[in-house]
Amino acid sequence: MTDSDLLPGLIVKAQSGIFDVETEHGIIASKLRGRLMKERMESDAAALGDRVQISKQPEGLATIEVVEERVRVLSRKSPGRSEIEQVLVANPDQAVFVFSCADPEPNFRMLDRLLVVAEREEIPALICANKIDLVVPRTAKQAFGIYPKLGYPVLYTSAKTGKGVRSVRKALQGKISVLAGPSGVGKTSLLNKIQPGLGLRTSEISQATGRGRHTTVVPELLKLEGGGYVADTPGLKAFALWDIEPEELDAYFPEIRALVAECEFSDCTHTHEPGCAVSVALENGEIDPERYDSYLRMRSGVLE
Ligand SMILES: Nc1nc2c(ncn2[C@@H]2O[C@H](COP(=O)(O)OP(=O)(O)O)[C@@H](O)[C@H]2O)c(=O)[nH]1
Ligand SMILES: [Mg+2]
Ligand SMILES: [Zn+2]
Repeated sequence: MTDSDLLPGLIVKAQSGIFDVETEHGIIASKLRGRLMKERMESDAAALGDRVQISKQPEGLATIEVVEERVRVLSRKSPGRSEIEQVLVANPDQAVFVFSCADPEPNFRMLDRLLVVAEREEIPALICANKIDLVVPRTAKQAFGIYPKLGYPVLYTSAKTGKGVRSVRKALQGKISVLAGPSGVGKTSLLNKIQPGLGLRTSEISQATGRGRHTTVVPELLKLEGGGYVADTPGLKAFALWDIEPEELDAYFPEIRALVAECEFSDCTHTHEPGCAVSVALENGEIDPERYDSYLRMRSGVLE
């Protein structure tokens, strides 16, 4: 086989060993060359978002011959097999965390946990504050307003009235985005507003099985008309901080990261130590008490 027989593509769907690879000749169902499976035992050998090279076979499925090096991954430990990394999405350009301003009330503890995961994986994060139509906009902007200062842009949207939907569409354009957030915040509605039919699949499946939303959805990269993909990642909402050591956390809170060098003790836990720059910043309002609360909870291993 020569290199010219290889066709480059992107894995847009992965289900029980069969990968849908998007190529210039459309989507081609492929399976992984056995040799590749052995090479990456500690991690998924191929996953959603992987760039691959495939070879078509005379009949049946094509073969994935090469999996390109990953730039970054969004992963978690496989349930029950903690030594194995389960890749949710390879090479995402950004994460979009969707919360609602009301109904349900925004869960900032969960948002902060997701932001920590994004920091750890070095995935730029964007926040979408949906259902802005249900609240006085000023109230929502007070609640979510701390995040842009930390480097996380916030888009205020309503999938109901269409407000802000254009800016979300623009933010997604040309990129591979991972969408995550609690259920009921309007993720499916937003996707459908961005592009009719985009979020449809999710609800169809959950209706068909009669089970809770997202439980049976196959992870998939949904293609955007304007270029780019949105990854549906079931289970991301239940994301656990499986391997973050308490000491590591400092680096994943931008406002704390900026101050640790100024603490008197290099092993400062920012809880009770004298000469703690974080405590000073907390007192004079430079660090948000809610964010500090999230930090303390994560430090002590509370993942609720
Ligand atoms: N008022 C209002 N309701 C919304 C909005 N977006 C979604 N909803 C409603 O919230 C409920 C949950 O929406 P859904 O898209 O299924 O949320 P998901 O679980 O995050 O995918 C549905 O009843 C939607 O009609 C919004 O912007 N404003
Ligand atoms: Mg949904
Ligand atoms: Zn300190």
